[in-house]
Amino acid sequence: MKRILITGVNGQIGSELVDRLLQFVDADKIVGLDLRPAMPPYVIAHETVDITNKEALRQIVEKYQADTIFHLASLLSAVGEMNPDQAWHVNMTGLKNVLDIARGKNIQIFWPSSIAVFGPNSPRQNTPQKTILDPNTMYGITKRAGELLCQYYHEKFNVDVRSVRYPGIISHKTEPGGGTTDYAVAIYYEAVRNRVYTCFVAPDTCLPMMYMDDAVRAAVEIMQADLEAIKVHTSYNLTAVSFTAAELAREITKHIPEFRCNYEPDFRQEIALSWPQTIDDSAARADWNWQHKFDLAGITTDMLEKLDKKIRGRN
Ligand code: NAD
Ligand code: AKB
Repeated sequence: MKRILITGVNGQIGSELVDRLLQFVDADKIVGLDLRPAMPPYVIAHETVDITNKEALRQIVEKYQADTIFHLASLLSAVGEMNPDQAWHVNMTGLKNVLDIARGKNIQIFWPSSIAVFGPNSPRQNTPQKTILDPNTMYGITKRAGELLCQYYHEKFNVDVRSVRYPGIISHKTEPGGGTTDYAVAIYYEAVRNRVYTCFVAPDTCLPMMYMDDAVRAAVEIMQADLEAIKVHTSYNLTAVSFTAAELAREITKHIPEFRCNYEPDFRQEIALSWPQTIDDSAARADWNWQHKFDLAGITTDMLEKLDKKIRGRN
């Protein structure tokens, strides 16, 4: 990890991965790429490029001599359902471009898959690493196909690509970009801003979630693990905590007693119901020592403290 390219750097995960990497890599060794221009603070180099443009991407990899790519540029589940052609194009062409450019070049890749690889026929409790994978969203289909593509490039071309199936990620720095789990972030913003939130999934909807600190640490730790330790070359199940929307609202009322959550499920409800409620991530824990640190209480305390500062400017 000497020269790092982060695609989708402006996004929810990319913007925080930069902060994590800056703890042990100099700023001039990291470059961000996104369809959108750089966002402040302008700490690292930035290239405004479409990931589906292979030649432009190749030039950037060569210009910065990247030996590590965190490939995060993607369309997420809800946005993907609204524009399935674009989701296929960005998610599949983007990933294949990254894999093709890494071929024969000793470039290590991190690419996140998602709980969206599971579908209505996958077991929803303690979902195993290996099970039925029949996603019924375009986003999930691109993640499933992407996992197989990563395994193929590893087996046929020896590309060192590593992957985790992230659950919903909760964070306070950059708002999420159009996923089904976005309610688990929006609820905190609205609790701080207005003391009321209208949730787009039903109160008993339960999904696996993870705090951003754990998510970016997982990305770095799987990349730093010995190659021999990595035994899953599709994507590792990964989780921290699972809770219902009502349990999340209840946790917030421990800090903000007047907070109220209403429920008006929309098309994202059906997507949520096709995903697991709890995940078995024992392979990640055994192979590269994955351990989460934040539970729901820890996430809630930190989110409310950080958002209070961000929104209300309180110290
Ligand atoms: P995000 O939507 O917040 O950010 C994606 C970024 O990609 C955006 O900044 C967007 O401008 C950029 N982008 C989109 N199309 C592009 C293109 N054609 N060329 C270049 N850049 C483009 O997403 P995120 O939440 O940061 O997710 C990053 C990765 O993690 C994705 O692969 C996503 O599927 C995966 N993931 C995220 C979550 C989550 O809860 N955030 C959960 C599971 C998996
Ligand atoms: C989404 O909801 O689309 C993402 C994910 C779980 O992949 N947060």
